[in-house]
Amino acid sequence: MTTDEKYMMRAIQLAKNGRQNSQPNPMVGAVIVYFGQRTTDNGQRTVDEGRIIGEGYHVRCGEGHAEVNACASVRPEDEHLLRESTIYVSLEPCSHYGKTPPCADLLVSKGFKRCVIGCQDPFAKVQGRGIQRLRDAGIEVTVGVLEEECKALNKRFMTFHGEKRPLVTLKWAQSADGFIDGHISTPYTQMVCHKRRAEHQAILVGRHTYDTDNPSLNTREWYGKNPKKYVVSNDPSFVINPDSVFERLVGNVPTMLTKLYEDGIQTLLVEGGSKLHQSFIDSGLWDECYVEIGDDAIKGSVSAPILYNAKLVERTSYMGRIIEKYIKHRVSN
Ligand code: AOF
Ligand code: ZN
Repeated sequence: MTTDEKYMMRAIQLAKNGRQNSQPNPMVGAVIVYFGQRTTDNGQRTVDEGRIIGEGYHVRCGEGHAEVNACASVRPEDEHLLRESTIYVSLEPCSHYGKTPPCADLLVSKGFKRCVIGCQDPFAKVQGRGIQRLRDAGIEVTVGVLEEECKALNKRFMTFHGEKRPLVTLKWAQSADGFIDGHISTPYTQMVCHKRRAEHQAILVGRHTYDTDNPSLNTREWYGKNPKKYVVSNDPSFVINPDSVFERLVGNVPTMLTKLYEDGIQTLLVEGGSKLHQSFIDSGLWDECYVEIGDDAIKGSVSAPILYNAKLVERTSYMGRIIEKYIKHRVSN
């Protein structure tokens, strides 16, 4: 591992502290490292391994960005070292006035020698302008250190801004013989499901699930916000129960996702039923899928969706009950 990778890894580790509160902003971490120069006994100049003199991450949407927090953490007696220091940021420093002023300007004013960036910010108001501003000011900029890891960290943010749709997660529970119409989850896996709901901005069900299960789709077994609820139906006679807090979606998968994008939804959890899941799988517009496999055969009447172009990445046991995690298999031509 190179020195740059080592400090970028620390930036990623810091960024993850923002998982719960940074949404809909990305998780970002920053590390400030002073590389002192020394003259050895035989007169050679060497550069130190580096000493971390500041760290920060984006804690909460609306508040200071990672770079601001990292700069604020530098001790006054170390301030003069910034001109010999490198700042490692997992995402390109911003160049726009949002809820806070541009981080690129802050880095220029602090006089950093070098800036190492994990990946470019896909947000339309930034998209390389932060990098350009740093370079224009004479800061040495390196982009793309641990790039894949930095992109994966903010998969939802990257998908939302890059593909103009929410990150789509499918989730269902099926019996040992492959049916979904029965009570399958255990109290433990139900809690896991509610935790997953709390991590999503919106949740979507089909008309049939809405009518037959009257689902609450809340997070009562976990803490955190309830996701916004959507139901899809193209039937003109369908009327939403005025007491329910669902919003209706119409159209096919691409049109629904465009509407959700316009609503600012970055993460969508699809909770069924089978037909709705199948339409997402068939359209190829999904990212992650969790399948709980029950212990018993139930000889039900609604078959589980058929998942394909999928790669199994995890099999987790919750007190003996298995939940499989798949991601969409990216076919490269
Ligand atoms: C950074 N460092 O730590 C984060 C960045 O509304 P604002 O002002 O908070 O700006 C949000 C946008 O700033 C967000 O969409 C993304 O492009 C960038 N996030 N940038 O330099 C950070 N969180
Ligand atoms: Zn910023």
